[in-house]
Amino acid sequence: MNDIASTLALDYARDGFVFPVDILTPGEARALRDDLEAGEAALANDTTKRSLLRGYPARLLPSFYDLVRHPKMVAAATAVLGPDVMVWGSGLFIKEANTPHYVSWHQDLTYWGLNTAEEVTLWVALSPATVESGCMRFVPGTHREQIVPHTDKFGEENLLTRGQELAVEVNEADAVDVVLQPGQASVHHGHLFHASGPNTTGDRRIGAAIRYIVPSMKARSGPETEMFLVAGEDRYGHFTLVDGPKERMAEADFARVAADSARRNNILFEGAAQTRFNRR
Ligand SMILES: O=C(O)CCC(=O)C(=O)O
Repeated sequence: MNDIASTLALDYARDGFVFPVDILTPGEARALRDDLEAGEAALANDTTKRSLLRGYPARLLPSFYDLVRHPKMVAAATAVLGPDVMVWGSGLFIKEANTPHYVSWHQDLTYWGLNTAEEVTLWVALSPATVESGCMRFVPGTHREQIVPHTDKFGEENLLTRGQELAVEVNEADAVDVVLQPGQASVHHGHLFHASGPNTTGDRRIGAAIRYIVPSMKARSGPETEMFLVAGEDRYGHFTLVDGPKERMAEADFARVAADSARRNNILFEGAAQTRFNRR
């Protein structure tokens, strides 16, 4: 392991997160944002496809497929998870300019239906993530908790699928603001207590949350669940490995992603009183 990787792994083991990690230059981050926004504009009248684009950009845009395989992304993911790494998801968290949307305190792995915690998120800023624009807040050391109870509140402005909130006390005084420049990433554990507030700025706040897992994991959504292998090998066959998009927003890719999304949503909303996506 090189020095950066071992520092990252040590801080991550202590705190449950590391940031900032430089991934893209500001110009590269801008180009990625422009590509996404061109896609959003082209789908302005098709909200179903636009939400698939926001939920699964690496399945639909070659530029985001390049991001999830970027050597610096893979180096950070393998520093945490070891040599064999797959991409479970690449969803975007977008807060439009001057909007009240927020993310309540939660632990990521609560409803994903994965059987272990060998998962890590690299959240890549595609616009400035500041206190004013609603950057994430992390509570150091809380990744050592197992999954604690959450309450589904379905808050109108909550970007989480069920508006789920931690049902235990959160020591907010200890929380750290995860301020990132475009192109920088934070790295966080799937049990870490985290949240984020509204965007009070005149620009969109855009983050790509790339979720990496190990191939030995199993998912309740089953072996049909589609995944990219980005490092090492898959010696388990617990998932269906797919290639990245060959072209921008191909019809065939939308169809595949829609089917995969339906499989995943069955698990995400298992037992929920409502099913709705505020995030899209
Ligand atoms: O983008 C945000 O504000 C929240 C993202 C988040 O909760 C996550 O990536 O796990």
